[in-house]
Amino acid sequence: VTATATNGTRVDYPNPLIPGFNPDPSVVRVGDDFYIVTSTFEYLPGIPVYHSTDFVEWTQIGNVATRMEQLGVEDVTTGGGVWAPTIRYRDGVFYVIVTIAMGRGCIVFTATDPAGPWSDGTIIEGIGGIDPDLAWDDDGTALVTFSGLSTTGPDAGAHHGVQQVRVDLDAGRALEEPRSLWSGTGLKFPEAPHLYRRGAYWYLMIAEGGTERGHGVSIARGSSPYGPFEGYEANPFLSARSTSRPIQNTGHGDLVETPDGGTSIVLLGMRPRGMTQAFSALGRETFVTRIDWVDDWPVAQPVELRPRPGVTEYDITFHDVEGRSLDDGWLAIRQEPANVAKFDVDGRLVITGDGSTLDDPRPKFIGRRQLNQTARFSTTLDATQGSGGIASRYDEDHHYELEATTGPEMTVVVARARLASLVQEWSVMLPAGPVELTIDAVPPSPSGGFGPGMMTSDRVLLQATAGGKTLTLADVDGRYLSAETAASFTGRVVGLYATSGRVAFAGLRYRGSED
Ligand code: 6LW
Repeated sequence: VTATATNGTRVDYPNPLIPGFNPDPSVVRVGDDFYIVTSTFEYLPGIPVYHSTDFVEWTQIGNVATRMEQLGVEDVTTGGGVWAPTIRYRDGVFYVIVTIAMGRGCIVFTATDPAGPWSDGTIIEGIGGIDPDLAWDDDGTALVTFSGLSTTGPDAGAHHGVQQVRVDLDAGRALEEPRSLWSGTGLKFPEAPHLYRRGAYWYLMIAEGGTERGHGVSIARGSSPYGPFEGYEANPFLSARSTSRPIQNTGHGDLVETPDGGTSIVLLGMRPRGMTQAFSALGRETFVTRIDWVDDWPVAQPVELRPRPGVTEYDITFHDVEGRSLDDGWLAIRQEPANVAKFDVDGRLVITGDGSTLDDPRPKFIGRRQLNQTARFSTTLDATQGSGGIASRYDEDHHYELEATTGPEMTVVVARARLASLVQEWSVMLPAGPVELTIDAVPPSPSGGFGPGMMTSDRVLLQATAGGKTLTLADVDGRYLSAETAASFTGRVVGLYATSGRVAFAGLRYRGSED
């Protein structure tokens, strides 16, 4: 993949554009800089900010919400919390508007540097719904356009279509009752609205069909941001529904003028593996595809798979981490990573267990997004003063882990698979001393014919190494840690945890690739 656009040639950017758990992307261009933000639900820090200048290489430069007070997600339900941020820029200020679903509601954060710090956030009263967009009309009045889905109260689940209000951003209140706008072609869940001005038209673009296989993008236009809007006859003009394309669930997009001089849409999609029933280990990722304008209507190219070639690798040795602080890529659940893990005097990362386990809403766990379909995570730990290990997690009900406890004579390693109310454990005794634990997600076994091996996303190998010997404790079906099975909006997050005592980790190694 190359970013060089010659003579107006459109560039095919990599796909996934931002791999791993990165749904609901929103993008803004400021000069030659591009910024994308995505949803984080019950995880903290919230709302990663990715930056690029060529639209090919993306680097996480920070997170919008690094402090619990900004979000208040400590008690949010699984899959609730931070839904669908929109990022915009005006007069030197970056704005991120977002819903804390089943929580604080609609909030606007501001920053002059998108790397942060971001403001504490202003709650906008009078917006009952999700997926807020922020735009300004020709007079400079702020408009919030949102999806009128109730997530709390007696009418939870009721949908009132796409709505809009004029708002006073500083005062944090709507200036009128929500007005109903064009709401798509009648597919379920009209959501993710974004409002744009292009040429003579104002465009209202939305997602509809739900975030699963029926997902799509529709658009309408008019001469005013207040409507009325006329729907495009090709709606939904982008969808992978009922196709066998490798990238499914495509929808929830945001438009941007790319460095090649054209328009693109960044959007969420999934990469399910398996025939007929297929499962997406990584959850909803960020993709991109090009848009051509024909008669001032958008024509979208199918979202094609164009993974970056080669291997993605990193080796975090905590001892060598600059400033002894965790980087922006670490996530914790309903708490800040700094509450979970601390550096000791020897530069190891220590997690102190409090009796909670990965089944609990606030486990002592910190992790990172799994970035590739084939991915191996490993850590070396000292479990002489506690019990802990490595885990691959979707939510409280869906996780695979390896947990070590070292006594004077030996180390006991337990591999565990938790799938809804079912738990299975495998254990082994190894020589006492440091132990290396590995979670290795490998492609599904090729099976001759139409067998169960063709119906899954991957195999997850749970392995322990001590005294120079590696044992595979369990070889488990990856489909149970997928977006389809966990019914979660998130994706696989893999990391370190402790259940009791002090567990000291030397590092985290990752090696991933696309098969
Ligand atoms: C997002 C909404 C959606 O706010 O999922 O199914 C929500 N639809 O657009 C969370 O990503």
